[in-house]
Order: sequence, then structure tokens, then C-alpha cells
Amino acid sequence: MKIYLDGKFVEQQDAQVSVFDHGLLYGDGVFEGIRVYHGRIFRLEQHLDRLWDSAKAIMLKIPLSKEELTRACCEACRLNNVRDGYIRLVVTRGVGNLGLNPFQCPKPTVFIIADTIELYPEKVYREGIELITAATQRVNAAAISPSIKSLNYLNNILAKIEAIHAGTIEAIMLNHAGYVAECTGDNIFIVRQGRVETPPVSDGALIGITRNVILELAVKLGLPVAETHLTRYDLMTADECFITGTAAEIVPVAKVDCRPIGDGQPGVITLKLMEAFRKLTRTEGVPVGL
Ligand code: PXG
Repeated sequence: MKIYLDGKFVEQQDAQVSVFDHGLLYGDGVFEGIRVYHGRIFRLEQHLDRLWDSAKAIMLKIPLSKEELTRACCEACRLNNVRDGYIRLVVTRGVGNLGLNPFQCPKPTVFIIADTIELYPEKVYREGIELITAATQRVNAAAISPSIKSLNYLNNILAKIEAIHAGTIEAIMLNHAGYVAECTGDNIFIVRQGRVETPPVSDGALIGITRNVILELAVKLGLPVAETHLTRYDLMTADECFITGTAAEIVPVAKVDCRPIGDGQPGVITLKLMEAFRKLTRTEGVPVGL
């Protein structure tokens, strides 16, 4: 596998970053996970916009233009023959000393991995996933904005550990006020009385690219949408529930904290949105040239 690292493509075994890189020492950096469908990079522009926003929020200057990074992502796919897969695009603070000061790191590290993707088991798409609510609270937006897609994922990992110990693979995270924020690596939606609802970003949700696609598709399908506070009770009593993410796409939720959602089967509107999403991935995206 060829990896893009700081302007060059190198073999995987040579794609190494320093132990003094602040991405490793402090989780100081930003990233994107991006899907490639049928030889096209899905929503690349939106991913790059979010990467730039995340970088701006942490005062990190990305040392390439969006056009240059677009070309590098396409090239990474071509060199590795990735027509359907996953791109991990990472910009770290770069090499510095053992102090926190980010301004002593003169050069950000940029790397791109274009690979296949490990999906959730096929069963959860057919039968729905079981979610639990994590005891670990979503980090307060006043401490670290959940809109920043940073390399610091311990908050989410602590909740993921809870999910795995509970015998499932994804967990709901609540914010400091007790409202639903999102899952550890996915946004969350409910459907009630035909309306598609998701927590507002101010409740601690990442501005998910897939979340945005779902909001667009719901409007196109003539469904009312709302960004609104959601409680655990709202999830438990919803007609339908589903989670969204670049890796997950759209996964129906069968149970929340042991309560079946609706009749415990993937809901009608969820299935419609899954189908509309699949269609979109067949037609949209930046061609990689494969
Ligand atoms: N919330 C969080 C906290 C995320 O990390 C999403 C929502 C969904 O956003 P997008 O833009 O992908 O629709 C994410 C992104 C993984 C993994 O291995 C997941 C993400 C990032 C990195 C790894 O599950 N999810």
C-alpha cells in the first residue's frame, strides 16, 4: 500500500511519523474519514471544508490548498486501486518538543491512507443495531467543541468501551444537560409522527457529513425535519431510530437500552432514506480517475 506522507507517496513500512509528533503526544491534530464509491470520492468538498474549519479552530495552518489535497486524495486512490473504500486524511501539529506549546511545531504532518473499510456487520443493516446509553458524558462544548474533528477521541473511546462491555458496538452519549448528543462515531436520528429529528450541533453533535446528507434527502422526500433536543425517553418512544456516519452510512436502530424501537424492525422511513442514500452514492462524487 502506498501512503501519502508530507508531499510524497511512500510504501506503508516507510510511512512513519516521529514520536515527537504532537498528534501522537497530545492528540493535537485534525482528521477526516471519507468514502469512495464507484471510483468517486463522496462529498469530498464538504469533508475538506470541515477539515479546514477544524484546523482553524485549533489554529493549525494546513500546508496545502484544498485543490492540492483533492489531487493527493485522488492519487492515493489510484495508486492503491481503491474504487470502493475509505480515505483517512490526517493533519497533525507536527514534530515539536515535549512541551504542549503548539507554536513550537514548525511543520504540520499530513498523511493520507486510501484503504478498504471494515463495516458494521451486515446483520445490523437488516435487523437493526442495539444501542446503550453510555455513562460517559459527551465532552462539554465549552471545554472542547464537538464540532472540531480532532485526533483526541478518548471521550468517544471511553463510551465505545462501555458499548463493547455491554455486548453491543455503539453507544449513545448524552451531554452535560442530559440531552442526547450523538453516538461514539455516528450521529443519531429519530422519526416520530413522520418527522425526522436529530439533536442540534449545540447539544454536542459533530456536524456529520452523512447527517447533512440525510437532512437534505429527507427534505427531498417531502419529510419534515427538525434539529431539536432529544432525551433518552424520546429515543425509547420514537417510531423509528437510526444512526449515520461515513463508515456506518445509515444503520437502523432496533433497541435503545433494551427497549425495542417501534416494533423492533427497521422503520419504513429509515429504509427509504437508506435507499435514497445508496442511489446518491452511485451518482455523486469527485472522480479519482480509475
Ligand atoms: N460523530 C462522531 C463523533 C464522529 O466521529 C460522526 C459523528 C459521523 O460524521 P460523518 O461526517 O462521518 O457523517 C463521526 C465520524 C469509526 C470512525 O471507526 C468513525 C468516525 C470517525 C473516525 C472513525 O467508527 N466518525
